[in-house]
Amino acid sequence: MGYRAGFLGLIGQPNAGKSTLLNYLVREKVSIVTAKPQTTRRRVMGIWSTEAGQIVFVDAPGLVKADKGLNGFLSQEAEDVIKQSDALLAIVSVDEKNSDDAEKVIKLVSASGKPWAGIITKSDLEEKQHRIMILKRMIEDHKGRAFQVSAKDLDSDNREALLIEFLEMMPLSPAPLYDVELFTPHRTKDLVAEIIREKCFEFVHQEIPFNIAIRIIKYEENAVPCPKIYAEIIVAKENHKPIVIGKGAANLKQIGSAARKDIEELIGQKVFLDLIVNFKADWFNNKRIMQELGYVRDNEEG
Ligand SMILES: Nc1nc2c(ncn2[C@@H]2O[C@H](COP(=O)(O)OP(=O)(O)OP(=O)(O)O)[C@@H](O)[C@H]2O)c(=O)[nH]1
Ligand SMILES: [Mg+2]
Repeated sequence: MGYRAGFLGLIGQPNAGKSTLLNYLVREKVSIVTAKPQTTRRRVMGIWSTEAGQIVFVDAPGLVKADKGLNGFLSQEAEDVIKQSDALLAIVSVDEKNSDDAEKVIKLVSASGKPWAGIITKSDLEEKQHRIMILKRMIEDHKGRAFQVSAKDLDSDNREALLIEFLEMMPLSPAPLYDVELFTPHRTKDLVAEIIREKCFEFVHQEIPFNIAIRIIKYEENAVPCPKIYAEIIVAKENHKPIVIGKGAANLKQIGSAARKDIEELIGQKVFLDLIVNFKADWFNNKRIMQELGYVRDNEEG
């Protein structure tokens, strides 16, 4: 058997469990996860390497219909992942409210003409067991192979069996695509910004986190006695600022301490984290800010 390597795109509705699946497969927290739909904004890559090959999983934002602003970017990102991947996984969750939504994903992925499989997520949800068969049939009706997973299942045999199946879907390749020691190609700075954004979802409620962006202002990697990170939480409405900060800055402190804990786990050492909150009116309509935040596609830059 020859060496295989390629990009495997994760496509699904918002909240289907794509990012959770990515983290589960590569056994690292690469992509942020929250209970709210539309968490992932940019494609996030996680790498699994073995002697037989390498899979670069590409977690995409959930499918949304929009052509402008931040949602326009999300929808193009997902489209790009479909186009640029070597093979695709249609991610459908047993707790999807509308079964048409699952079918849309399966149709979209199977129409790509690329090797694909259907993944039924959240299979641990007791009250949704009947959905597994329905989704399995839907996938098989479109000539795909169906697999079920639960991120709560820590049995590494199941995980490895899935990885071996997925590797078979990758093209033959003379060499790995990335250094086999890496679990993600993303810069630490970008992962840190995402961790802070995840904590904003956790500690700030209603629609506010959807309009939050994070910018790393300064990352002093070699500071003594520990790295120093200065980050900005950007809100889009003036009245969101006091909400994010909270009374006596209590909320901001919670965000900061939860984020610091995860960042320390990521880089394996203590860090100093300084957070400030700034208001930038409807930043998602500002081309320059969108570009700085990386919410612009490569071919649109400049
Ligand atoms: N019970 C259970 N919950 C899960 C499982 N996988 C994901 N979830 C939960 O589903 C929610 C959404 O998970 P995400 O991984 O953020 O979903 P996503 O598809 O990446 O969502 P977007 O980035 O918004 O498109 C979170 O609350 C997860 O904890 C699973 O296997 N079992
Ligand atoms: Mg996600």
